Amino acid sequence: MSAPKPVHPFDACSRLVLASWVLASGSALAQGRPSPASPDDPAVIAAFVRADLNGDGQLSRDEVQRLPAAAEQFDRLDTDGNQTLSREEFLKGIQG
Ligand SMILES: [Ca+2]
Ligand SMILES: [Ca+2]
Repeated sequence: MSAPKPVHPFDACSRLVLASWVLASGSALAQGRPSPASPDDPAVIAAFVRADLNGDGQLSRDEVQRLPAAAEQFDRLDTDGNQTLSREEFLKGIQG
């Protein structure tokens, strides 16, 4: 009678952690939830690009509605007052 061969717990576990991390970050972004964001975070850039429907590198007031957290603060984020958010304004704004 032989005992079942042990699986490699570390391998299985780390793969699970990685999968859940990817899923969690993806779904948080999809829901547009305000969360602590870093300007270096590729997810932040991705959110900007996704909201920029016409791809001109600026978020208009309409486009920014897709990012409620930014929409609420549009006037504060639009530091040059041209009624659009550049990527720089957006990234600067989410830092706090
Ligand atoms: Ca745009
Ligand atoms: Ca602006």
